[in-house]
Amino acid sequence: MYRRQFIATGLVSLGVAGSASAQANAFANWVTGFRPRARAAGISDRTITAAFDGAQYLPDSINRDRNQAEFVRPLAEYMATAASDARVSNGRSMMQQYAGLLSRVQATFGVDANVVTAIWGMESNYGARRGDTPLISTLATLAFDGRRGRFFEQQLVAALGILQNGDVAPRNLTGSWAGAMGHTQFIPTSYQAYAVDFTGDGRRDIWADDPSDALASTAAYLRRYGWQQGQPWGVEVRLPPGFDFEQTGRAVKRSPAAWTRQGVRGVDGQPVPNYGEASLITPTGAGGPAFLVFRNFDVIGRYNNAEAYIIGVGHLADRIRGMGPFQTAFPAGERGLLRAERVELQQRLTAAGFSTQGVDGRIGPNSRAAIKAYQRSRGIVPDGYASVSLLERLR
Ligand SMILES: [Ca+2]
Repeated sequence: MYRRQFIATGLVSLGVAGSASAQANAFANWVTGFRPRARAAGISDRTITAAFDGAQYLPDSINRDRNQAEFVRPLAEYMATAASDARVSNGRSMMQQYAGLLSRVQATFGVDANVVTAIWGMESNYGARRGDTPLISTLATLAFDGRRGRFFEQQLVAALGILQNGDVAPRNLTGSWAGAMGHTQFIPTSYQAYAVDFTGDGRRDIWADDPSDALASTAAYLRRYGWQQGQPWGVEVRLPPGFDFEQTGRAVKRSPAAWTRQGVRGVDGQPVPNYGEASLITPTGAGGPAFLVFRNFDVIGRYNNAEAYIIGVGHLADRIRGMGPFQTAFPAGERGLLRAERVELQQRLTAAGFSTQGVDGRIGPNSRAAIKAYQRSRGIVPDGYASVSLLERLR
């Protein structure tokens, strides 16, 4: 339920046989030490023994976990994948193929069917990439590795609970290299809290070819966090000339009528209807699309709070429902700054006489004020956005 790559992982042997067997021994010792902790959490010896039968140390999961270099993909590129023509048309096909199931899910949980479908498309390409790595091996390896050991041990205990409950046979308990499972990539603790048995066979099976339980579980999750059926995630808007970008950001919430008084309009030129309180976001500053986003935006964010992900899900859902692309495209190549670049931006602004009140790599109110002051002095629209081109200009 957080960003991850969907790459099928195989067993990768370590290059040096000696160190591989040493690692395997250390892993086996870790499992022995883990047993009493699992028992204390209510997992039976029988479950543990069955679950770890054939479990292996999977160095590939550790390699992937450690090599997630900080990488910021341009939003234009991200959106081109998130709501590609193929994914939109596959989503429409899925809406037809599973029309009965999706309308029952929507009626039961009050969550729009096209949004559930969009999450399905984003998370596993409509079930095509559910992850086929043995889950117990993956989670035990990552817990043993220790970099995020506490988190993964929690996930491992939750996974053992799934087996103990009989929801899935051990051989079918698979997931991604990071332990996300099934059609909509639940992590085990989220599964334990939110998964539902929609087929009525007594098992919450989010791994099966049949997506019923997985899609119902996703809807149950969104409902739990306050989904409002029929409310959009957001709508694209146009800003008036001279708009004060200080009002942007998810922390500022106003009624659509208040935004209308500020001159904000839908892309059709009409006032945005009253869907409830809204924030105005401009993900790439003045040089890109602007959106009024509603409470459902934050609800999708409970799945994955990256702004790009939320917009990706929302936009894919809109496209599946028949809406067109955004009227203003995200600027090609425009991406957020890496941490080192944010630090450099703060240093350069301060050196140029626009103090950011400290250099911490975080673009907060002081940094935005410094960026705006610099932009005004150079005749640029003062949107306070920390862009690559701004940094390049300062260099
Ligand atoms: Ca079921």
